[in-house]
Amino acid sequence: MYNRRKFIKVSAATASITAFSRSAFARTINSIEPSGFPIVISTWNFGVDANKEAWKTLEKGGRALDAVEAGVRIPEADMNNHTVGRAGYPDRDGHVTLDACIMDEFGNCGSVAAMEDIAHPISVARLVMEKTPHIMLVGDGATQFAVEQGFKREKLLTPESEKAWKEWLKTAKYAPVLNIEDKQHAPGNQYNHDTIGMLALDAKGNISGACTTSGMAFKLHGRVGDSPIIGAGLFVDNEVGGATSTGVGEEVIRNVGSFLVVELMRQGYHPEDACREAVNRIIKKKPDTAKQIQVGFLAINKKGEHGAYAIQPGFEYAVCNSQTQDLLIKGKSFY
Ligand code: SD4
Repeated sequence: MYNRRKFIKVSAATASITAFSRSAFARTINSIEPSGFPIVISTWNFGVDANKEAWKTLEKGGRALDAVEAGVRIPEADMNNHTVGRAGYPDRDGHVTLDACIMDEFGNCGSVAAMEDIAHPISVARLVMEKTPHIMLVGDGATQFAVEQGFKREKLLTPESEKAWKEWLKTAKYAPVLNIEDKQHAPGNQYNHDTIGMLALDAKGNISGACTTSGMAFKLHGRVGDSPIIGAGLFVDNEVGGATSTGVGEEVIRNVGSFLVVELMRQGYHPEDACREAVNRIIKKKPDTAKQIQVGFLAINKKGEHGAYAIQPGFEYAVCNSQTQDLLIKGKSFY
């Protein structure tokens, strides 16, 4: 239940968040940026370029749904990105299987999971939403639907991904890294990040969200994480706001994480406090597991106030609005 005393305490603790820009004119701020809309936010530093693409739609007064789809297509197409889309790492059997979902201001949603051979799962998810009576298509059925809709069928396993997979096969140990963007895991490659979750408020104040990933590298064939599951990896409610997640999806699904964050905001929590509470639930339920894994939540409310919170340090999110195009904010964490 909503605990007002705790809420005030937590709010006071949110006072300092550092942020920096990737541009030459980097700046640091000591509080969360002013809000308002239009605005787009997204997970990890590859969110900066994704947001810029989304902004092209938002600044013209376009719809948040179009903005988030266009935005997340950027990392989906990035051949240096091994955790989202086209060049994602495969599962343990060498199949690249992609997950994505999208949700609009009317509560419409669409999703694809464990889909192979199609580079832009987010656009397929949108068509599932718009052209079928269903919400989720998986595996061969998702690929078949995408091909029927005119998507190109292509083998997604890149030479780099194949090399990494063959290297992994030597030990075949499934051990998700805490933050895959750590330099030691991604030498010299600043675009090697995790799932992208994006939330946008358009000029009318309507909200939409998108989430897309290749999931955990070297997972069991057929494994689906939180990212394509409405309520887990993404949830938006046009009365309240939206939330999305990144990290070990199993723990997010267990707690219906993004739905939980939105419901906490409905009760009055600031987005960052709502994210913190969702993280706390994960830690409380599985304290030993939580020490070893990363989960981060990102949220925005209808005023355009935003915030994030993660289990481990290292989570960051990108913000783009009329004042700032390339802001990156370091999320706070439990540890
Ligand atoms: C999943 N949540 O498949 C995704 C992966 C991810 O940081 O976000 N990794 O569980």
